[in-house]
Amino acid sequence: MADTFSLQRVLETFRSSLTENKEVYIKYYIAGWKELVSFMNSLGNVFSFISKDVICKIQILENFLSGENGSHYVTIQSMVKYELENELVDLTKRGSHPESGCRTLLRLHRALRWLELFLERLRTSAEDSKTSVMCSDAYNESLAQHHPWLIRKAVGVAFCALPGRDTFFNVMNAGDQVQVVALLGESLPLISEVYQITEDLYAKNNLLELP
Ligand code: 1PZ
Repeated sequence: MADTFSLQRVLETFRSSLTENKEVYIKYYIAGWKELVSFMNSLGNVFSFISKDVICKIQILENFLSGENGSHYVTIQSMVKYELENELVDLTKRGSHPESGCRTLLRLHRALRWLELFLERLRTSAEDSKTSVMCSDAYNESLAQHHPWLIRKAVGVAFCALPGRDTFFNVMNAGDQVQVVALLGESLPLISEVYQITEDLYAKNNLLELP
């Protein structure tokens, strides 16, 4: 992973994450998140409490992937099947499997919905739109519903420190604003597809509320 973020690479990793049968490779899903963490880091230290949590979750999944049962963690589909069949998931309250792959990935999955909503707002925003408003509207519509009051407050403070729309476009490293908007238009359907496949899989297995 290079240090400088590029929106193009996020697009490529999410594209690589889909298998021919529309399963999702965990390796590339994680790689996409690593790119997003590097993006967040380039926006400033206020976001470090958020990136720390994401890094921690990426690490849990990487450990499964490189561990002795790694072959079961190749796709999200194989992970769900394996963990459920072997009773490796705390289904209703936290117990002996507080850090299952399923519950860990669910946190990133919910955040992916935030990303989708935020990027869609950014893509269609006017020049004078405020990133903090776009971020918090997207947040209230998605992740906030899963966060307790204290985190919602901390996130609200972080949003106030967000740079303006021009900086956002520059940090994406994908050319001028017209080019960034075009690339966002290309990326969003992919991100939505990955999101929807995961959402359907989790819904089918009753995993959307894992503690
Ligand atoms: C570019 C601006 C970044 C705005 C990010 C908006 C989302 C805010 C999310 C705040 C997370 C706060 C810290 C940790 C929360 C954890 O408690 C939860 C639940 O995990 P658990 O406690 O159950 O183990 N973690 C999450 O919900 C995952 C949050 C991921 C946030 C990803 C942000 C994506 C940034 C992409 C940048 C373009």
